[in-house]
Amino acid sequence: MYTQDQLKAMVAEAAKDEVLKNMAPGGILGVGTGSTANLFIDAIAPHQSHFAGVVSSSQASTDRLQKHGFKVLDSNSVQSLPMYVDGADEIDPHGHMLKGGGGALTREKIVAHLAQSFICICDGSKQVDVMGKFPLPVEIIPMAHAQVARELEKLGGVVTLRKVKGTDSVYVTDNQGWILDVAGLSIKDPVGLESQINQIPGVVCNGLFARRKANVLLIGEAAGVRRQT
Ligand code: ABF
Repeated sequence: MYTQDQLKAMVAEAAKDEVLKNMAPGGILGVGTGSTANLFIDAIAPHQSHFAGVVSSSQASTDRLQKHGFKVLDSNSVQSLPMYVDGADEIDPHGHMLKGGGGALTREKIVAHLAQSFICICDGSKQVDVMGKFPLPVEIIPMAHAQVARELEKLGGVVTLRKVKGTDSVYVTDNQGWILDVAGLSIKDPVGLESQINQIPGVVCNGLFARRKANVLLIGEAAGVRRQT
């Protein structure tokens, strides 16, 4: 039986192979955020001459990439990325994802939008039939937090302003936004809900990646890594 960390390491390794095989040398790679993405960064580090550079979805990943010696490019300098590799908090049978537990959802969505192919890497525990058990993160403009929270409650969720773990300080994103976590949703129409939440004034971005879903899933399971397209 593999531990969750071993499953994450297995998918990170499989993602490295997927990228090296399918991405021509000299391209720019999009790199995500989180513990699985961290393992992926470590796995591609010895192969960095394959890439002209990378675009990162968070300051945390940028720091890790730069520590390894990667050239991290501003996303504004890039018109398109052949591939983006990132984790997820939940993924449904259609490849719709719920992301943002790590707080980087807005930049993740920006980099995903630049990418021709999104490779989602996760362990099997992230697969669900219906998303929503994991609270849905919504990045907001701080001055609108009470107002946005009221609107999100109307959708049937229980809304919590994210704090820095173990403290009473509000969690601030890389974009100086705040995050509302919405628990208790049963997300049967992820495409519709993604658009609906984005219409609330004060919302920067929500953690549903349904309009731009994963192209390839690499899922770590007891039997090995399963590749799904
Ligand atoms: C990012 O990292 C997020 O969108 C998601 O919140 C998280 C997954 O974390 P982990 O790989 O640590 O399980 O991809």
